[in-house]
Amino acid sequence: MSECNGVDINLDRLVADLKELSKFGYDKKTGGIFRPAYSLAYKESVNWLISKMQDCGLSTSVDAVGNVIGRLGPRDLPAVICGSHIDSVPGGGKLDGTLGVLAGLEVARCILESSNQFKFALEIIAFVDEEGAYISLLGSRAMIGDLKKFEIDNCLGRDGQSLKLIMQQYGLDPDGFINAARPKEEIKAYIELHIEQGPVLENCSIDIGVVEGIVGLLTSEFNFSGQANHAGTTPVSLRQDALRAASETITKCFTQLEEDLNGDARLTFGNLDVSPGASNVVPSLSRGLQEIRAANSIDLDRIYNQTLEIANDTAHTHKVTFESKILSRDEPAKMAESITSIISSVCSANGYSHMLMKSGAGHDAQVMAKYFKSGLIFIPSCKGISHNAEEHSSERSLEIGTNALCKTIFELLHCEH
Ligand code: HGY
Ligand code: MN
Ligand code: MN
Repeated sequence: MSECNGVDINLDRLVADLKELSKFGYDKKTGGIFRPAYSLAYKESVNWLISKMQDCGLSTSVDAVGNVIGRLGPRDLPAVICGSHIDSVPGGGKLDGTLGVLAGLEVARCILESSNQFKFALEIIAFVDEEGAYISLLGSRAMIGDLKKFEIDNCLGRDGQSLKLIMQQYGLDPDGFINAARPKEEIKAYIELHIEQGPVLENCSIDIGVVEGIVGLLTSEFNFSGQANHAGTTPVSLRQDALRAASETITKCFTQLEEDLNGDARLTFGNLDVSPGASNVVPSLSRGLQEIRAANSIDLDRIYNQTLEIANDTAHTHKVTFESKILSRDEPAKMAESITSIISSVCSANGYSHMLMKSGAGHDAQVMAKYFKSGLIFIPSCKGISHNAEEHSSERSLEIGTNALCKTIFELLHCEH
């Protein structure tokens, strides 16, 4: 391993940054953070981040889709990218994504304060819309050139707003998204620090998770359409009850897929809208969102197809129609062995207990891994809680994780592989 002159991160600076950033999008209703991509709160957080980066001496830019890039090092050198996101889910916590970006910023400060010379540039990137308020992992997908025009043109967000319009209001030209794609030779490697968002590390009392692979994720929208009718006069056997079909489908999916769901796969029905929505009217429409996660693409397709079969059978039983539309699909990814081995060596050299693990959450690292050697470092999440205002990691974990990131980045900036 190369020398990094015993550089250690400054926990106080990191904690202060996390606290400041958490003010943008504070949501009184949940006590958490609501900072969806392209919102006003998001713009404020981006402006704050840019001035933070500039204060540290990074040169900054915002690309064609709104990814924020802070760079250290000459323009002509390939970069090691340290990234994550500062958008949040509704009622999200203070660490999901923001830790990776602000820890990266702290590492950049450490580099500027050290006397090391490096072979590569370093970029700290806050990728836009990781959480998919519009398109899951939009920013990283645009950067690797995998985003398609029709996806932007046809996209309506969770709030029903058109992505094109929202991008225009944010000051971006939606047709210019192609300009966010980077030439492959500009990027040497990708590294991300994130909270685990699950209970494994805490339960095993392990400091660091060295992620080997990230699950794939398929989200879809479904519609059951029946017929509204009088709730008092329509015999149950004659109804075309869209809610009954949806709820039976949901229950059957969990029962029939139990074996998969007790393994690595996950199934979630995260939203259900019922129309017309009155207690005395048989529901004519139920529209919902479904998400499937699995460690490989074959399981992702198989489980999705099985849910379709269950839904079609149930729709038939209740004389309603069923339709499903895939909204997004993020492929499972493997992290580069060369980087997981650097992270493991850094942990061993510094006395951090560590274990190899999979990520059940999606991350920009899974997109970057398609073309670049990528690595992902986890720290424990208290009680495994995330996507929740209660999301928390101890200061000790924040410090160990950011030091592990720092030493891994120093290594990546030195080494040729
Ligand atoms: O949903 C996810 O897995 C991630 O938090 N975006
Ligand atoms: Mn998240
Ligand atoms: Mn995240």
